[in-house]
Amino acid sequence: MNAETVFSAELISRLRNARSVTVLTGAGVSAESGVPTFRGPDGLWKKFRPEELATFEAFQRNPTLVWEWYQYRRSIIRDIQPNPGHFALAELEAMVPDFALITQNVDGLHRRAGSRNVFELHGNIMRNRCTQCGVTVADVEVTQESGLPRCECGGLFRPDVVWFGEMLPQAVWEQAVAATSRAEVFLTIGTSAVVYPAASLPMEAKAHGAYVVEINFEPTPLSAVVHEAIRGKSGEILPQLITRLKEG
Ligand code: BJW
Ligand code: ZN
Repeated sequence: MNAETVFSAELISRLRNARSVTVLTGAGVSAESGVPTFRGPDGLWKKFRPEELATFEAFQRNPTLVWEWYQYRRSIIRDIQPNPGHFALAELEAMVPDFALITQNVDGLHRRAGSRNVFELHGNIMRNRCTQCGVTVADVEVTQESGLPRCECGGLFRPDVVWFGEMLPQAVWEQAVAATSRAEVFLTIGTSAVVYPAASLPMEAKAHGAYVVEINFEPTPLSAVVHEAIRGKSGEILPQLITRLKEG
């Protein structure tokens, strides 16, 4: 049995009356689907150092190693399903006139759960981009036999994700900032809020007058500055929130 979360009357009333709601998600939202998070005791970075895998320099130095790491993560993501937290966010979208879901996740699970207005700040792990001409393609073959995947132009393909030191996709970022600025309620869910510029969005929302609520397992640097911090698993709290919103 999941513990029952008691939501504040303020949050429920604000969500029921809001025209604009914006949500920022991180790896914690996919944890209950079986996607490892980055930081924390079971995080990916405990086993792999970010600077060896999640930078363009690392890719140039050892593209085979970086490709192996992404193929391993793709194999996990292919086999798993969205969890009740993802589905609850898709339901919330249907209840709000102007809803935006900004995600740092590259796993595509929000769309698979039915969310539509999704802004993927750090790209998508299932897509590939040519390092030379920039074309993006869905499928490339990476096997021992075929070697590293190459584009028709001769350039090496890379996963279409955003590594440290790289700019976020500009149009996506601009739309995320716009949705943040107009939000009346802003939810930050399952993110450690340490990677910028994504981590700046909750404070940006607050500066523009939004009611900012964090949902996370653990405290983060944001916990002390948001209006409310709700502790627990997003896959348990979010479905309960939807149920509460639907009550008369
Ligand atoms: C649950 C849960 C459950 C678990 N329910 N909760 C110094 C100061 C400020 C900035 C910088 C600086 N030095 C460098 C920078 C810039 C840098 C940065 O921010 N670095 C900091 C780490 C210091 N940022 C960048 O480089 C960005 N680009 C940029 O700034 O461009 C401008 C620029 C250009 C040139 C030079 C300098 C600047 C790009 C950042 C790209 C991040 N990429 C990654 C990898 C993506 C590809 C891949 O997947 O492989 O994105 S890193 C990784 O972290 C990934 C994530 O999207 C991102 C955020 O992690 P997230 O989602 O928060 O996960 P976790 O694991 O950290 O947290 C999980 C949370 O969930 C925890 O809190 C748990 O408690 C919780 N949880 N289970 C609820 N069931
Ligand atoms: Zn190319």
